[in-house]
This record gives sequence, C-alpha cells and structure tokens, in this order.
Amino acid sequence: MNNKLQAAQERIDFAAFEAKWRIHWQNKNLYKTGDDPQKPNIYILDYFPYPSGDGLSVGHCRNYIPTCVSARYYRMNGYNVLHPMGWDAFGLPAENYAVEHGIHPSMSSAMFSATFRRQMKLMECSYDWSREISSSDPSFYRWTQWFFLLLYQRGLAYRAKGRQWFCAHCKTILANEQVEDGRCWRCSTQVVRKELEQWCFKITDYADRLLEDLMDIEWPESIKASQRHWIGRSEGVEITFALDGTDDSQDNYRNIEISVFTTRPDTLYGVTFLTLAPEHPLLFEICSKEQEPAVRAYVQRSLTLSDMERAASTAEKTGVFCGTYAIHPLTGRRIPVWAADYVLPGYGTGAVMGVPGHDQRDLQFADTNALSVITVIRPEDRQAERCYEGAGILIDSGPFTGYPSAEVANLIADELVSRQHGNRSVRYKMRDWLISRQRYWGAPIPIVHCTDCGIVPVPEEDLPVLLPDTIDFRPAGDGSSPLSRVDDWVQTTCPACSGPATRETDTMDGFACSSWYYLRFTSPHYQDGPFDPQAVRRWMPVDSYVGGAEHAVMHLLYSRFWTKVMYDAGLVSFVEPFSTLRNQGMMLSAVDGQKMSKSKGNVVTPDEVVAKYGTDVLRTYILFLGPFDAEVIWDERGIKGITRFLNRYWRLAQQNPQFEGEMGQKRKRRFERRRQQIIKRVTEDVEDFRFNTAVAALMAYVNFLSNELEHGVEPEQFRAAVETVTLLLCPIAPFVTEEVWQTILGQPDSVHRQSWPQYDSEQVKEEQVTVVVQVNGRVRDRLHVEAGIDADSLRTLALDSTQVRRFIHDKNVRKIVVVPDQLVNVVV
Ligand code: ANZ
Ligand code: ZN
Repeated sequence: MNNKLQAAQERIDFAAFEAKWRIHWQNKNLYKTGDDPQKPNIYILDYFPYPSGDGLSVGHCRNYIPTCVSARYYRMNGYNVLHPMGWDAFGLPAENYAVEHGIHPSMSSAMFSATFRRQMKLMECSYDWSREISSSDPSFYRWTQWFFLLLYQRGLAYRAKGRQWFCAHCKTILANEQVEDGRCWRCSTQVVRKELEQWCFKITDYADRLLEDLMDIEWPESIKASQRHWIGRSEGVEITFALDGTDDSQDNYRNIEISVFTTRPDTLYGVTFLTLAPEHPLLFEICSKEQEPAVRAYVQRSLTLSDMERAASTAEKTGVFCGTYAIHPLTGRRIPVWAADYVLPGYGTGAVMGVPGHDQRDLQFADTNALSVITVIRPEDRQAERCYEGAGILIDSGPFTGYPSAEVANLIADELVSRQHGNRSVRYKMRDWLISRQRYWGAPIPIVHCTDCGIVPVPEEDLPVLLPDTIDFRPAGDGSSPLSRVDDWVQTTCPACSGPATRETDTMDGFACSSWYYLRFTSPHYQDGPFDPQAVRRWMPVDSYVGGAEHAVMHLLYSRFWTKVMYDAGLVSFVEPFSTLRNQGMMLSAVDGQKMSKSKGNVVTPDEVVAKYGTDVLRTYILFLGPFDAEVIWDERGIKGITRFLNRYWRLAQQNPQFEGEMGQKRKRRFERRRQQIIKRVTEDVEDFRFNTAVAALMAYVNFLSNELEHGVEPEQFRAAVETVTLLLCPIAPFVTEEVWQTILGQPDSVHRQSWPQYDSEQVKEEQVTVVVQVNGRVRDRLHVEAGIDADSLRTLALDSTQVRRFIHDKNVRKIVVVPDQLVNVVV
C-alpha cells in the first residue's frame, strides 16, 4: 500500500463548530428569499403550524427537515426559493393556557411560537425568517377580516340560526364530528343543543368546482378521496308524495306534499313507507291528532343523539307512526308516513322513501316496526334476496318489469318529471362552513348590528377591528362570546347611519387565517392589500406543500375554496393554491408505539437529541428512518449508524492521499463513473422526496471511497470525489459539510452557496462486457452484461440461458467457476 493515510481526527466534535457556522450563515443571510429575475422560482411550504406549549417533538421534524433539504437543494440548483415560516397563533391552546395561568393569550401564543422558532433554528431549518408572520398580529388579521368582507360582499358569508352542539365544560360550540356518543371529544361532557345565530361561509356553492379541480393537482390519492367523500356528491331524484289523511280533521293538509331525495328511483315500486327526520318542518302539520303526543315524545328523545350515532348502521332503527298516509305517485297505493331518527335533517330533503327490499337501513326499520317488504329487483344471475342493494332486473314494477334497473332509473325519473311528481337533483353531503366562535382569541368578525340598518359591514378603511386588550377573556358558559361583556367595545356607531349600533361579538374560526396565509408569505410586509399582486404572480401557486395527513379535509378544502373565491373576484389568476402536496408519515414512540404527545409522556424533543449528538445527526437520522411518507418508530439505537457514517465521512475528508502510482485507465473510469452515479442517485432521490435512500446511497459511496483509498487513489480523483459527497450531503448535514468545505478543503465561500453537482447521463451508464459461458469447457453462449456485475448475478444469468440449459439438460451441476467480467464455466 503506497498510500500514506493521515492521522485523522476520529470523531466529529460538533460543539467545536456548530455555533460558529450558525452565526456565519446568519451574517451571510444564507436563507434569504432569492429575487433574481433571471432565475426560476419555487415556493416550498410547510403547513402553518399551530404553536402549543409542548413545543416540537422529533415527530414534527419529519415535516420540517425534508422541506428544508428540498429548499437547500433548489437553492443550489439556481432557483429563487421561497421557504417561509409563521404561526397559526389564534385558537384554543393559547387561550386555555392563558386562562389557566392568568396571562393574556397574546403572551402565551408569543411564548409558544418563540419555542417553535428556537427549535426550528436549532435544527437549522433554512427559513427566511424576515418573512415570519403570525395570524394573531393585527397587521395579519386585518386582512383576514378584509377577506370576510369580500366573502360577505359576494353573498358567501351569511348569518343563520341553527341548532349547534355545545359543551358546557369547554364552553364552546362543537362541530358534528367533534361529538362522540353524545359527549364532547375533548372532555367527555354530555353535549347539549343550543339554538344560536352563527356566521357561515357558503362553501357549498363551490362543491362542483372543488370536486372537478381535484383532477388538476398532484396530491396523494387518499387525500383526494377524502375530499370527494366529504363533498359527497349524489345524483338522484326528488320525488313528491301527496298525502291522504285518515280522518276528516286532516283535511287541512290534503295539499301538503312530502318530498324525498333518492338515488334509486328504480326501486320506486318497492316503497312501503315514508320516513321523516324528527326535525322535519312539516312533521307536526301532517300528524294526526291521535298520534301527535307520541310523535312529540319521540322527537324529544331523539334530540339527544348526534348525527353520527343516528346514522350508524348498527344503531337501532326506532320511529313512530304519524297517523298519516302518502300516495304512491305511480300506483296510487297508500303508504304510511313515519318519523324516524335515522333520517337526518341536514341531507337531501330530510325525508326518505322506505324501500326495505333494497336498502339495509330501511329493512332494519321495517323489521323493527312490522312494516311490509316488497322485492322489486332481483340479481341477474341469482334468485331474489330479502334485501338486495345491487343492480339487476325489475320485478313487480308495472310497465318496467323485466327491464334492467339502470335503464329503469332513467325511465322512472323521466316519467316522474313529466307527471310533475319529481325533479332530477344533485345533493351534497358537505354543509356550509360554520365560522363563528364564541371565544376571545380569534379575529373579530368585522360586522356591526344596527337597529335601523340591520347587519352592516365595517368599512374597509376602518379595519382592523382590533380585539380589545384588557378584558376578562374567560368564556361565558352560556354560549355568548366574552367580547359581549366588553361594553365600550361592543357599543359603536353604525357606519351607514351613524346611529347607535353594536359590534358582532363572535370571532372567526382559526381555519379562516390558515385559508390564505400562504399568500401573505409572498409579501409579508405589504400594506396596501392582503398581498402584493406582483409577488403573488411570481410565487403562487405553492409548488411543494408538505404536512400531515390529518388535515385531509378541513384546511385543504377551505384554502381551495378561498382561492376560488379570490379567483372569481379577480384577485388571483389560479384556481388551486397548492400544486403538489405531500404528507409525511407519522412518528411513533418506541416506548408505547403511540403517537408522541406530552400527555402520554413519550415525547422525544429535538433539543435533547441535538444536545447529545449534534444537529447533523438528528437531521440525517430523521431522513434515514424510513420512507418520507411511511409511519416510523423513533428508536434511538439507530442513531449509532448515522454517527458512524458521518464520522467516516469526516475522517475520509481529512485524508490527503500521497499516491505516486497510477490507478490505471479502467479503474479510473470506474471511479469516475461511480461519482457520476452517486450524483444522479441523490439528485433523483431528493427531487422525489426519497431521502432515506439518498442517505443510504451516500453511506455506500463513502464506504466505497474508503475501500478505494486503501488501494491507492490519485489525489485529483480523490479530491473530486470528496467534494462531490460534500456537496450532495450538505443539504442533509449542513454543519459538518461546511466545516469540511471551508476548513478542510480550504474553499473560500460557503458550501451552501455552491452549485449542485451535475452528472452526464452517458457517463453514468455501466460499461458493457461480453462474458463467455462454457459447459464443461466448451463455449455455449455469450452474455452481454454491465462491467463489474457480481458473481452471483453472473451465475444466475448463465444458468438461465436457454443454450446452456440445453447442454446441462438433466445432468447435475457439480461446480460453477466464475471469472468476473470474462467467463462462467459450468461443470456437469
Ligand atoms: C330510496 C332508496 C332505495 C335509497 C334503495 C337507497 C337505496 P347517498 O348515496 O348517500 O346520497 N337518504 C336520503 N336522504 C336521507 C336523509 N336525510 N337521511 C338518511 N338517509 C337519506 O344516499 C342517498 C340515499 O340515502 C337515498 O336514496 C335515501 O335512500 C337515503 F334501494 O331512497 B334512498
Ligand atoms: Zn344603522
């Protein structure tokens, strides 16, 4: 060995240089958003985090470290990169903490975001901190209020009375999906219904566009599916049933009609009852006198159940007869009308035509209440079944008997329309977005109530409507906002008539802020509007958006809705805010296999890992743990391998081979090819968010270099290789690579300002060689393979050759001799 290996510093001492580089980079303003008009632009964004008192765990790093690597990669590739960070600061955690500790929510949320910021800086996430925003800052929520007014002016914000779930313990309204078994999901208190006037955004107006435009964005299929499911578009028919009373006292409703929504008009001949939701507005009008008390009692009882419980397939299908009959629109048959709580008030028309022969829930209801079952469709290949929900052939259906159900659905729909008994109709599961919150820590809704003028929007020039500072912000408990107690804030003058008026005391749901924050980042200090139109033209839509899968619907749907509204208002020129979306996988604790959370006591913080191993090790390990989108378990034992890898790289970089011989043309070519290949590999992996395989490839390459070095490598070749690894590794492990680049390799400028190494797609290709295959010493075949192919693969290829197989025939293979790149001899 004619290679003098130097005595290298064995282990990286991160403490010796981390702080130095942090300051250096900060002084150099390394992460400043590029603004070179010659360069392409890319916007890389993390979900707007909601700072909590718990701070970040290593689980959160699975979001922030990959996007940081991606941002660094594009900077090195000559892009202007917008990679900002800010805080979704309004909301319950900050407010609850404030209530508990007797401080102001602006304090608690400032504390929380300070912790997040400190931890992100610790990980050296490459954000342009000069663009930091906070949604609770009046300079931000002024524009959230501005958007409220925009929605209001466009008829998309309205106030409506509705019965909402209310938790007396949390003192707040809950959405339907936050009620479990009739209890609050947060504290298990039994919830009650409260009749309240609430502000809503008319997202339902955009249902079809929200569905259609999903086609044009690169999002995980599962997220698109969740959104489709949530929107829940159904095509069907609204059928009207006339009523037929049982006694004279009911004459008065002879001209009332009940309308049902069905997706299965082909089952019309199988209707044996109608069911109305207990909340149906006509319910008591159509009840017979005799049945009314029973119906009232039933309605009272069903009001304690949540929609989820009522809709559950396992729920008991209770109901009560109304004493009334409807008339079948085609046969004239009399059909009993019932009230039943499995029918939900918010969907379709709040009334259902019961077809127990073809709908499971209707069958359960019929069985529970001794109603008859009629079968009108049978499967094509089998006997009729008691409850068959599929398509098939019509039976006992008058003129439609014998026809296929799909066709009949259309025929019956046409028939009903022409007889004016029905209309084709499209229904959505999605409801309008309830935006009102009766809590303090949110953006006040910019509305004034005037006794003379009614609802009056606050004029744009009077924004922001500031949250009053010094108030008792504890929630009231009766469903009213704490703001309603601040008399001198509530009392105001009407912008329209200057008469006395009161302010709206509800604040906006935090999701309002996160529906447009990504636009603010393009021009965070802009004064004349929510964003600088030129900056938005330059950066939007977001090219790469990354966050957890738990926001599949709400935030992502609301943002899409706002963007479409802005498009319609001529504010932006695109209809989708996020072109590409990726969800990182969850990180589970090794302690209990659960999601990390403070209450479970299983949190590992980035702080402790950095203190023990250094930032580079944390970053590299997070990336290496598993595929970006896979669920992984935090296992500290795995860190050893990462430390070993970075130390090996560190020792390698310190080598200065004094090689006097020559590598030989062939070896030299191979050495260079390997360098080209690693560039290609890491480039492709980083672009496709395959960071774990990028790290693995770099590990293999460092091992390769260490081995080669033992055989002697010419200094020039070696230096090129070390520079290449350093450049490829620097987005992942920014500190040690900078130390190598500047201190060891003696380069004058930061490694992070270098260009990403390029490869030549011709040069990465393996050389081809011809390998001769012999059977018992006679040449039987020639294989064209990549040079350097391993012996095992050659053996397999040789035995797979039809030529060779012919000569082996049924003899036993005794031995296979392999001379790499040249020959395989099979002895039989
Ligand atoms: C008769 C029928 C026969 C139905 C049959 C289904 C099968 P999707 O696809 O989810 O839109 N429905 C309508 N309004 C309802 C309400 N407010 N609460 C509960 N159920 C309601 O479902 C549409 C079907 O759900 C409708 O079609 C109706 O039952 C029921 F063999 O009508 B169908
Ligand atoms: Zn007025």
